[in-house]
Amino acid sequence: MQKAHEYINAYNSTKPGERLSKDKQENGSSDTTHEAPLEKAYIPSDFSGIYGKDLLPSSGREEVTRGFFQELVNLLLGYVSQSQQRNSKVLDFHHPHQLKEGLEGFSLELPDQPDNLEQLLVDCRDTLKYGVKTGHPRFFNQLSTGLDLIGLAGEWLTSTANTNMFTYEVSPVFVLMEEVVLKKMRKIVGWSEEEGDGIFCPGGSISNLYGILLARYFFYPEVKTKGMMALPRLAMFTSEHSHYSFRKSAAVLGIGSENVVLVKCDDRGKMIPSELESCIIAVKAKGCVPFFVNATAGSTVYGAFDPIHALADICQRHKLWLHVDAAWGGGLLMSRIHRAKLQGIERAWSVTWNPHKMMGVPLQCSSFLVNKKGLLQDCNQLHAEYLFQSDKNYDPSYDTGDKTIQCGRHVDIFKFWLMWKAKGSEGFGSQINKCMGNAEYLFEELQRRTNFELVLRSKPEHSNVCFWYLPPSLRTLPPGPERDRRLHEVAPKIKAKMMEHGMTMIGYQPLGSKVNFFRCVFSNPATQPEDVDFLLDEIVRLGEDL
Ligand code: ABU
Repeated sequence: MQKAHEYINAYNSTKPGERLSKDKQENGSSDTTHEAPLEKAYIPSDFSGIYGKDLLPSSGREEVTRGFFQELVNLLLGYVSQSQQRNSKVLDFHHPHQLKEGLEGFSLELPDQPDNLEQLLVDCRDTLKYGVKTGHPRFFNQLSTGLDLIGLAGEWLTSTANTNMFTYEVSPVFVLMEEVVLKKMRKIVGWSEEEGDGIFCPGGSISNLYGILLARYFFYPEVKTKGMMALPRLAMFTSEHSHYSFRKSAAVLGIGSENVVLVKCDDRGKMIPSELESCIIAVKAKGCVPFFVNATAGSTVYGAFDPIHALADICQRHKLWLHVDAAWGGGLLMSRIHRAKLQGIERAWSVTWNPHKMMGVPLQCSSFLVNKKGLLQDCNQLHAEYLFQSDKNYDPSYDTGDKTIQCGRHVDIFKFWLMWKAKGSEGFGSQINKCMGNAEYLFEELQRRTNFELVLRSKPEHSNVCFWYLPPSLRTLPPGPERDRRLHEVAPKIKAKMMEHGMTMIGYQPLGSKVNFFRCVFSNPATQPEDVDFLLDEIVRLGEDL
């Protein structure tokens, strides 16, 4: 068997791209127009006689292991650099049946006998190839975008450490990092640093669920042992533009999605405070017991901010728990220019804030913050004795696992902590200001260009910009149901062509009475105004024959 240095020599002397070009011919891939070749960065060597069992911990396999990882790192770095090249595709779209059937050299099916490392490297490459480059500056499809390299380094370290957040004994450094970061986030929200608590969760929906769970426990601690039978019929309130996770959580928690009152919003998507108060009064009159209000700070589609102070006044009057879902808007707290949009958040009892969205931390990284110390623990703890022994050789309050509804918990903190070290709070602020600048640029371009219509006429509050494109056949149609019917079909048709072509990606949706429109969001600091121009030009190009 060859030694690692022989692989490396082989890898240096092998003609770059040999194996991959061959694969490409065999694949019959049509993807040759724009793609900057991965193989330039990824110079293959031959791992076809080597298997996973030949790596560490098999003895004397340090060099082989290093050689394999070197190959993998080259491949990943090739992907990273390709993700930043504007002439490379954002995606190489295949339908599910095509991927399931398998493409030459790439099969999702699992073998009985081990595949060699050469095949595994090709599998790694192809997994990235047929995926979506969410770090590409022209990917506008999701709230979480970008490819932060310090974050990526952090994620690699996290996987290398392969530990669990539930106890200090297995995650001493990560548990303390989480404490430091959560304390800092609470301070930024405007709470006292010492008071309160928090936890990193698997996504914003779960963070919102924690808000409802704690609110219910705060008012009705007996729910933990007696269940919903012991409680009156509860009601909770959130805006009609808020995230669907509130209804989902109500279903999961046995409150019932019908007991979530969706409060009316104004035409910018902000909850109307007087409507909230009317809903609370109406629900009480029906014999239900209101207990929880969510204020959205950065709604998913419009990026709207509810008026938190006005909602907090109402909650105070009716003695209700105020949660702020700042999953998307929380990042703006890092910007001196934009943090005023969350005024009043300091009056919330709990907050959801997802650093994996506007702050660009690699997925996933979602926090739940609460301003009451001890409540998370009281609500969730069950003292599993095999894990949370009270007679440990350290302060067991650092065993954060019993505060959660999970047992095992992924380490989401390290990449975030490392990015904060690398950027400082100021760096996050500048990054966010840049994304907001791109949104303003798009807003201005949409006003300037003909054949685009803004969904909201006012300047965007967050980085969401929503708009319609009017293709030639619709331009002369008078407003009315026929025009609406045809306009509804435009965004899906353009998006379908866009995905086939693969050079950019944007989302669309209907909302209330509004037919399908595009939603562009900016959270990737690599995006420049030229990418915004590209997106609009591409929509015009793909829509010109509609
Ligand atoms: N609420 C989860 C993120 C949704 C989005 O990226 O559009």
